[in-house]
Amino acid sequence: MVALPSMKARDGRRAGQEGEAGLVMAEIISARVIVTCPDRNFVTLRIETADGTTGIGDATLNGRELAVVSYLQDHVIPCLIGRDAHRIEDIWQYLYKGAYWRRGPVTMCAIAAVDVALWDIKAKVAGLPLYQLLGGASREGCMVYGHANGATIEETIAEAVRHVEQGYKAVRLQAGVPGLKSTYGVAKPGQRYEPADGALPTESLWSTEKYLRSVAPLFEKAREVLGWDVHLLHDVHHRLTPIEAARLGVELEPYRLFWLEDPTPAENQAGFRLIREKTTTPLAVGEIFNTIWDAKQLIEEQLIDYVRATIVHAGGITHMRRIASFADLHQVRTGCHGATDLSPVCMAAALHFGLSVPNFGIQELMPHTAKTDAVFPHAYGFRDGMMHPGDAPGLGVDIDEELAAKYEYKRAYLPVNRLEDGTMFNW
Ligand code: KDG
Ligand code: MG
Repeated sequence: MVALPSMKARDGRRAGQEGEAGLVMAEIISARVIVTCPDRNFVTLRIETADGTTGIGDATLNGRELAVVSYLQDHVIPCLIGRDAHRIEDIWQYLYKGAYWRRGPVTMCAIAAVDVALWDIKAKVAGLPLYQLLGGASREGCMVYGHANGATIEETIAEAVRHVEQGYKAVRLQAGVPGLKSTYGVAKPGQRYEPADGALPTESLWSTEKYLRSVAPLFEKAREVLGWDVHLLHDVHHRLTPIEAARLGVELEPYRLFWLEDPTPAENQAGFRLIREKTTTPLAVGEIFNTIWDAKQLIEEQLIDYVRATIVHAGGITHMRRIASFADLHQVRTGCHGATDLSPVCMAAALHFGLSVPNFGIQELMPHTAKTDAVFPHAYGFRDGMMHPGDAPGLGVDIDEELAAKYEYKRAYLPVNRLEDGTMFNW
């Protein structure tokens, strides 16, 4: 009869020794948080086990970074020391249920960082790229969409053409709105788009009517110039009411979008019923979701087509797999958030996840700067409109701590939005 491993390690502590059945345990001996700002802020957790294996996880919450740092340092790390790094599910449940205060962006970011670091360790110990532990590759690569933006329709389409020439199969289009000084998704002249642009929130003005008049002409022109072989996407960034979103969805139907993103704020999931009844334009929602509960009704009632939650904000690989499995039952596919505030560690994790789940849809790609890429050396790469996580053991991404130490944290907030009469609005 096969001997069972020692029950001494049942609470996850006192691990680190060989179990009686020969199962190797990996005692967590240290965990530390690294904050760096190579052109923008990133928070990374590194966990180390007794045999010197280390794993990393992204813990970046744009504009609220230090809250997660404190949550990890003051409340999570002390609970991790001595636990068996291989018990990923148990540690996830321990941190989620054990806090008593469940969910929320800060908590779920911290849990995600631990979870991803533990998967990184497990895959390194196995000597395999993480996606192999998640069931192996379900496809050759993950189709990504790039961002084309400009002050005018012409500038945006020129950018889209540039993306298509680089091999992108899918492009998101955002153009300036005539009559508004600035809007979401459009870079300032001569700069890359980076929304966290002030040490205190910058303020912009918003007009739904001006915006609504500007979107259909952008996509009409885009189809004229780009044709029909490229997927086109658009992000409303939570700025419409359900009935306004329905109107936009109907107006965009002739241009066959891949998706219309965040058409209305999603706290009230039932609000999507109205949009869904009126339009066949596919909908994507969820970049600010933290758990499966934020998307339950949207998925169950098939009110959306793509769920955009991603690894760092929604509890790591462990919880994202749960969301994807639930979504798969309802023909909802994944479309992970991938803006620059999701670090290369999150991108690597998202690619292992995307390569393996059956219902992958698309992955957002907003390339990081050269400085960020140097701090986070990685095995993932882009070719022919697809990304692949690479075949290095683990996540295939690291953090160069010496280089990271050169870039000190700089407070940077996302902007706020007001209506033209001064009323606070959604950004
Ligand atoms: O931190 C906020 C950004 O990541 C978000 O505004 C980007 O909406 C976004 C997107 O679709 O990439
Ligand atoms: Mg978005």
